[in-house]
Amino acid sequence: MANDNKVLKAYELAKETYKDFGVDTDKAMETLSKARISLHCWQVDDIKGFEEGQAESQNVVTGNFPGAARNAEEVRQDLAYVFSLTPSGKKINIHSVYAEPHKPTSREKLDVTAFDKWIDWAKENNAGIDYNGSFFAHKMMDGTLSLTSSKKEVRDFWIEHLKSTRETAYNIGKKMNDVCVLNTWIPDGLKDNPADRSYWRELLIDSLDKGFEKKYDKKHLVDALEGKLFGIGTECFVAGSYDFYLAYAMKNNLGICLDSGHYHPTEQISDKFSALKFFFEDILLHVSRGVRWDSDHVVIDDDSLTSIMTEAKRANLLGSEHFHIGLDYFDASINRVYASAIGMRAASRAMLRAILEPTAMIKKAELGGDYSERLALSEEAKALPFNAVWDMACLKAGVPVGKDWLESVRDYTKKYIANR
Ligand code: RNT
Ligand code: ZN
Repeated sequence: MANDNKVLKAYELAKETYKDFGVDTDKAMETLSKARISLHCWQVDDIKGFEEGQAESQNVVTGNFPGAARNAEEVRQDLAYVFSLTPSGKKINIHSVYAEPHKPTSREKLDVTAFDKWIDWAKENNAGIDYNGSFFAHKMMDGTLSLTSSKKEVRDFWIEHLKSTRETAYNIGKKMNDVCVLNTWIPDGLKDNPADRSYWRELLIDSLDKGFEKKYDKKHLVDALEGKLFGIGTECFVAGSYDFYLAYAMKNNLGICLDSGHYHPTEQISDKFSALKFFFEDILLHVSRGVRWDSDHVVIDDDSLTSIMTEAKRANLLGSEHFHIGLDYFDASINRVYASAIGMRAASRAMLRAILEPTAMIKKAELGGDYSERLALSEEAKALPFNAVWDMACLKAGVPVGKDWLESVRDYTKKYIANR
């Protein structure tokens, strides 16, 4: 077990070191405790949710590690446990397929009452709620098409779904006295080269226009649109590409969602914030890890995550109420609770490291035209004792320090997961 005294001692030394760089570590920990990371509920059950009789999903999850959560209680139990390992602020990100309607209700007709249990649970866990319509795993999917289908009845069904998810998200936001971010992602696209890309995109525009017609108070509902480069089964054409949604969202005063796995392999979403922030009121991130492609691997503390958090900090977006950070990945090949906790802790830790960066000093060097100094300082910054502050932040938040969480998660696994 970590020794509290050791943590305190290391923290005091780190505090002095950071002071030399003009950084206040106490303030940094406070910022971390308020900045919220939205934990996606779907890692712990492979995006199955609770709906009866689902069709094949357009989200491909690989792996068959035992112990997936099998029902609402197990999903919420696992998620609450992951929260207990995270020192930053929290939200839970849920999908329509995780609804628990009081009487059987078809997906496009769900309303906020289907989320009563989630709302109570989130309040108990001091977390906010974000929401997503589920445009997949349903008999009304036209293959990989929903809002973009050439069949009017298919489009109408999914337009209904879009409308009701917005109403639901707004009501969740109201009940939570908070903002609920509704992300709309659809898998729509084609496996092979379309003859008329414009035809499909025109259908999508028409569906979106209908779905987003109603305006809501952004105090409780922020809409975001998530584009994608390609998917499995939609390799040659995705109707809702990044350009498409960037333009559509801009024109219609909606937010934009950037998923770190949805771009060309060397294209980094971190380079986009400082451009988009001037034009978009709200930006949502789906922090993921694409290995060679959009593979949705568990988020780890790598260069990509570091630059996401650092660029957000440098653009003064970290902690802003209009910059929303969520996780999005699904790995069924390892213990799913470890997977959720590893990503949540990595994101939280990288965020703290970014908050602690001596940005003011580095920016000063740049503004003074001294690029050598800028580079040298950036390098020094990397070696600052941020982990001592991270341990202290965990201690203060009542979260296991250092590798203590491993003992905890082993116990949790034995007690709650091993017999599933
Ligand atoms: C899929 C998108 C989308 C989903 C979730 C489940 O490519 O990233 O965000 O992962 O909605
Ligand atoms: Zn995503």
